[in-house]
Parts: sequence; structure tokens; C-alpha cells
Amino acid sequence: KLIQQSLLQAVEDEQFELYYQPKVGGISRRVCGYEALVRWNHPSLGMLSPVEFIPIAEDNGAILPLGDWIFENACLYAKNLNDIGLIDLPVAINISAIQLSDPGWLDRLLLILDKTQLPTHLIELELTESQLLTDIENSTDTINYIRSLGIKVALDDFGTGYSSLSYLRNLPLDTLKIDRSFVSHLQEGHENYDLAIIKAVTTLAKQLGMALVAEGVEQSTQEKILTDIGCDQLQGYLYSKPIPAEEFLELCLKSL
Ligand code: G
Ligand code: G
Ligand code: MN
Ligand code: NA
Repeated sequence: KLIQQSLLQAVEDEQFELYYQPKVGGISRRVCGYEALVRWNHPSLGMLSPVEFIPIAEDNGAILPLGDWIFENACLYAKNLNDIGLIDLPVAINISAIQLSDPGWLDRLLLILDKTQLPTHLIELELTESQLLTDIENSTDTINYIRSLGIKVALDDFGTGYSSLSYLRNLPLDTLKIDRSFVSHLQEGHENYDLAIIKAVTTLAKQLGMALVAEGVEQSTQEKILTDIGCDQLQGYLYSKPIPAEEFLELCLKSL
């Protein structure tokens, strides 16, 4: 209702803000990248979570201008970090299925790349299984093109959709992000199904030449298990929640 009508206007008024959450190296435990997560700084309702407005934006089309705004601002931020010497920290940007299937999206992406001058190897797009599977052929073409530009592609929330191994074989992907639901039950000394699954997915990612990110790492016991298994990158509240841009910059400078 209220949200629906005001979303497009809010994009015009740039009422959105990007928060950033670090990813840390499984061995180095240093910041090795980060994910941009959008918030809506609503004039009367306060800071709104993306779960409250992204689905609406996807329904009413506002996700296209909003997604462009997110992409451009995440690129500008990453360009700035790179320019001040925080080099080689890729920014991960969530992309909605609606964006991926919009015929004009790639052209606008190219314009933003040109405008921001961020080296493409510092960009990773996060896509979910369900969105890739809606139109597998079109998705594959789009991903191939994106990767030909030097941009990396990650499969987000891996394991929660209708995971089929044949998609992994056919989709050209750089990174798997195993969903936090598998991480949350990991406990030391407990051989459980989640541990077995994470071990198997780690091996799978390695064999397929993909990087593996574990999401939702909250406890140091989980960190230890994941590191022992050989998981490349860790992300979760143990390191930091998603935080505002300036705060994230400070965090990076401290972890140098
Ligand atoms: O921080 P968290 O509450 O930030 O995010 C909740 C959900 O919103 C996640 O599923 C996340 O993928 C999604 N989300 C966050 N930021 C973006 C964004 O910039 N674009 C899209 N499409 N989804 C986002
Ligand atoms: O769907 P996607 O993976 O893009 O969304 C990331 C979401 O996960 C965001 O809402 C973010 O705030 C949340 N998140 C990040 N780290 C943790 C964590 O350690 N625990 C929990 N419960 N949520 C997390
Ligand atoms: Mn994500
Ligand atoms: Na995820």
C-alpha cells in the first residue's frame, strides 16, 4: 500500500542506503571482499529491511531503477576503496531475477561500468538458483556475457532451491555461497547431516574450480569447522553485521 506507491518516488529521491558486510578469508581471517545490502531510509517508517520492500519492488517494476541505483552506488563505493589503496577487495551485489531478464539491463550495466570506471574483476554478482532456473538458456547466455566482461558470478543461498547438479555442470559460475541454514547447526564433535553436506559441497566446489563461501557464520566453533574443511571464505555476524559505508571503511582500514 503505502510502500508500493512510494517506492518509485523513493528511488528518484535516493532514499536508499547501501550497507556492507565483510567476507573473510578462511585461512587469513582478513577481509577479502564484501557484500552490498540495501536498506530503505524511509522518511516516516525509519530504516526498512530489504525483505520488506524488495519483493514489492520486484512486483511493481521498481526493482529495475532501484537495482541500477544499487549497482552504480556499490561500484562507486568499490572504486573509492580501490583508489585509496584497499585493493583487490571485490564487491558482491545481489541481482534480482527481474533485472536479469530485463532486455535493457545489460546495456545499463555497461553504461554504469563506463561511468564508474571500476575494474570489472572487482565485481561479483550474486544470483539465486530459483532465478537462474526460471529461464535457464537466457540465464546462461547472460552469465556468459557478464563473465566475458571480467565480472564474477556467484550462486547465492546454494542448497535451498531446487538444486540440481546438472545446473552446476551447465551454468558458468565462479563462486558457490552455501546457505546459512547449513552453517547454523554445525557443532564441534557432532557428525551431523549439515556437516556432511558442507564437506561434500566444499569438495564439489573445489572439483568444479569454484570458490566456496559459507554464509551465516556466527560462532567460532563454526569458523573452526569450516576452516578445517577448507572453506575459502566466511561471512557472518561473527565478523560483522552489514554496516554503513563509513563504518565498513574503518573496519577495512583496521584489518589491514
Ligand atoms: O541484510 P539482509 O536483511 O540485508 O537482506 C535480506 C534479503 O534481501 C537477502 O535475501 C538479500 O539477498 C536481499 N537483498 C539485500 N540487498 C539486496 C539488493 O541490493 N538487491 C536485491 N535484489 N536483493 C537484496
Ligand atoms: O540472501 P542473501 O544471502 O543475499 O542475504 C544475506 C542476509 O543474511 C542478510 O539479511 C544479512 O543481514 C543476513 N546475514 C548475514 N550474516 C548473517 C549471520 O551470521 N546470521 C544471520 N542470521 N543472518 C546473517
Ligand atoms: Mn547475497
Ligand atoms: Na545468501
